[in-house]
Amino acid sequence: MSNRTFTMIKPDAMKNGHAGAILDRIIKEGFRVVSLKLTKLSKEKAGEFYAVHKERPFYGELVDFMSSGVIIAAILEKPNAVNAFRTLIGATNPAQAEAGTIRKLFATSIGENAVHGSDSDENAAIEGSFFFNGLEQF
Ligand code: 3AN
Repeated sequence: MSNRTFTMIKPDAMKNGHAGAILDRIIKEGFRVVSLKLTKLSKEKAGEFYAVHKERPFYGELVDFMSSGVIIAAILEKPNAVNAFRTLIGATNPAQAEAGTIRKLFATSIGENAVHGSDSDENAAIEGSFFFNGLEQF
């Protein structure tokens, strides 16, 4: 098990003013920030990031949404980081997310669900290096 995961605070949470509260919660849950940046995905880059979902009916909507505003990207460290972070953010659909999870507290809908969390150690490494080079990981 790797100790790192990758997250994005998505455009909905940024626009709704939740970035500070989300970062505060992540740090209070014991995640160490390895890398952090405010950035904006072009449509092309969002399409590349979500290429695994290319055949899903919501792909176009997802790419449009993820390129609609600034995001915060971060690599986080904690024992069993991928699973620990997915527990903290809750289910993809905020209506089904456990009480107290980040998506329950801050997400708007299944499409605009406040945060991304890697689903495996392998994807965490791929996604982290999509945004950060070696000199940007501490
Ligand atoms: P998760 O982010 O919980 O791993 P995935 O990997 O199934 O969920 O989906 C990736 C992203 O695609 C979600 N975070 C969400 O923004 C979007 N998405 C997933 N399912 C839907 C859906 N049914 N309708 C619209 N967008 C969706």
